[in-house]
Amino acid sequence: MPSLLRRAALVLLALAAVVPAQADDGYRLWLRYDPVGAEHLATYRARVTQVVLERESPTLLAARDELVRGLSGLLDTGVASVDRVTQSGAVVIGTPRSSDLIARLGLDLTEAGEEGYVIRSGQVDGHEATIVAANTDVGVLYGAFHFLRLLQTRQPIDRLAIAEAPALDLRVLNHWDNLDRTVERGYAGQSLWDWHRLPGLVDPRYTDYARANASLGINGTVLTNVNANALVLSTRYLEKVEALADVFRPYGIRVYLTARFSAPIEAGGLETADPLDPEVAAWWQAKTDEIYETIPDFGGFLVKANSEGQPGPQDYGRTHADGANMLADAVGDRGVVMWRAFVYSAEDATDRHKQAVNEFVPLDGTFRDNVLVQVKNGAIDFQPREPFHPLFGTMPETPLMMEFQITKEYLGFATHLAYLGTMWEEVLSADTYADGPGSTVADVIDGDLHDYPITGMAGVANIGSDRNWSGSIFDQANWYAFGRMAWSPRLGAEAVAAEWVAQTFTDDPALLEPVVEMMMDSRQAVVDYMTPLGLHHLMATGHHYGPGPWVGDLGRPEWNPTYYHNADAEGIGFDRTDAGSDAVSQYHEPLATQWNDPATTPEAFLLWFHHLPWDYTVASSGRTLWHELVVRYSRGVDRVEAMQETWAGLESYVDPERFESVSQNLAIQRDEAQWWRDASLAYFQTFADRPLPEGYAPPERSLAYYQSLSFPYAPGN
Ligand code: BDP
Repeated sequence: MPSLLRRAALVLLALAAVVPAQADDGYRLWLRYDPVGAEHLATYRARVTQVVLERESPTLLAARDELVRGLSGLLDTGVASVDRVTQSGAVVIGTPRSSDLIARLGLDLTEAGEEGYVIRSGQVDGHEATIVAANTDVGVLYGAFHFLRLLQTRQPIDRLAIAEAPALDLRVLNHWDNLDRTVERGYAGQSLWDWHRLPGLVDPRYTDYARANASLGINGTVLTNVNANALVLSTRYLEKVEALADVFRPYGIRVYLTARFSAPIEAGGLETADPLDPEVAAWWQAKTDEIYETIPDFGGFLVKANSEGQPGPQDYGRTHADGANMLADAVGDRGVVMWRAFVYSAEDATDRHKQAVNEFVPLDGTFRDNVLVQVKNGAIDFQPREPFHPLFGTMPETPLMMEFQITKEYLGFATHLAYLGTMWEEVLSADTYADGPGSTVADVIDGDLHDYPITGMAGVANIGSDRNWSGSIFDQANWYAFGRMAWSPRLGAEAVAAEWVAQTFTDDPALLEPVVEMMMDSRQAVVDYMTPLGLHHLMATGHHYGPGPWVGDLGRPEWNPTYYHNADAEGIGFDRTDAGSDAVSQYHEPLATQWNDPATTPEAFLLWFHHLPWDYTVASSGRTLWHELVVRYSRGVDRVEAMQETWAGLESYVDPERFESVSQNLAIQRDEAQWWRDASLAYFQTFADRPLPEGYAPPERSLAYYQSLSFPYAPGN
């Protein structure tokens, strides 16, 4: 080698030694497929040499291609794609119908059901093989992703006997995406859907979106905002929707649209949208038929009606059931209607917490079979912490599906590191006592408790045009966790975090353990520095960026943070006991009684249910309420500093680009946590009229300063 070249090579080698890994923009999400380390290579290579697919379909091809791509990357060698077993290490995929090999094996596929799969180690035609079998093509695809996940997380693959099926039928993303590509509560750039250039331009990114979702078992996507625009139902837009549906179909993903209830007027030229008017029903019937002609596997409609100013059946004196059933009849057995329970009326002075139960429980049992009522995890609005929604467990005759918010509208947008798996686990494992102890929210939504004929979970997406999809690397974990928990609501947040870290960064315990710990702690940090002890909805108005507990002059009482914290000279908190709004009575016993009394209310929900004096003694610490608030707010800031420290120690395990972006976000989060603490304490101190306890620094700036801040261009609004 000429000496110049040799020197250049040496320089490159030296560089490779100090730079831990290549720069990485996060585009590949958790489907990175980088080579496994030397310690696994030999054993994996012996078990995997070829992918065997006998008969093709678009979905089976997607499964095969993913396996070839993933395994070739992970094993750092070309893995062949063949149509019969020719050597040891075959990965045989298919259904008994598409594969004679699998048919001959006579596997018991009962457990796999419609969408699940079986993964077995065994012999095929005298060769060592792994069999990925299912009753349906999409089951095979999910099984292929499961197999890849085993290698990505460095699990043994030599004696596999796996059978899995999803616990819920509908596992859907809700995109709050507008047709102009803005995204309501979106912090990851523009909408992925380039409506203007569709259907002519079909971005390859749509396929990667579908792959990522299929890898988690997500099987539906609502493309449009719940604050809906009737234009998407026009023939011209349906052609655009069709183009997306064609991309998603092989990946088992059905498209859904939001239905603006007044569309018959706006798009159909009718004078009314009254659901009991035959002309209105006929308009929806014709429109729905047109949709199914264009998109034969269209999933159905998601509807926000009579909520926050959206039109709905109540505009005509009809009920939610009247509205939902009219649409459900139009859809028929071709799909479903997901009717949202996030309702609170602009005219009703009742505690907003209570309105959904008041409106929906009387309608239990009156909805068509293909209607699901979609309920947010809590009764207010995706707060950093809420008790579970009292509807769960009170509508035995109506399938209730869960609505989680993946995008972090109230938890620091995409800049704050907050892993939501813990929040979702907390809600899903909460006991509703609907049928005695042990009636968890998960038991409600998976149909176990009330025998629902159809089940589901929706997640308000955090996906946009940003190169890293979710606005930050750690927000990818929330998309991941949503999908995994929709498949299996009892997986547990920690296990899911560990899976994600192993695939996204490394399975090296030196990184995996501290990062999982940091993630598990991260959402509580946000609760502490924003809304400790059950406080809620204190975010600044409109965009919800930063603290605004002082806001009290908005048109409707329940738009104001002051409505929720009720701070005065006496104390702070929302009285939802029987002496107050009595929202506690919407929960089953013993919760109604327990939560009616501060002494038996979990501290996490103390000020959610009670208005308590500043000198109230907080049981766990013996401190006064004021003192405890200061401690919690301060602890939140400390926790972010601890996360920064953890992350700073991991530089050598992460590529520079992702390391740096996480570091910078954590620095922003640190400053914003301090801002939240200082602004909140400065404000509440004006009521508590007490000094900060010794050892706690006073707010950095004056209350007037915090109140003067304004952010007209905060994203997502
Ligand atoms: C609130 C959001 C608002 C949504 C609404 C909803 O602030 O943008 O339209 O919920 O879920 O969280 O309908």
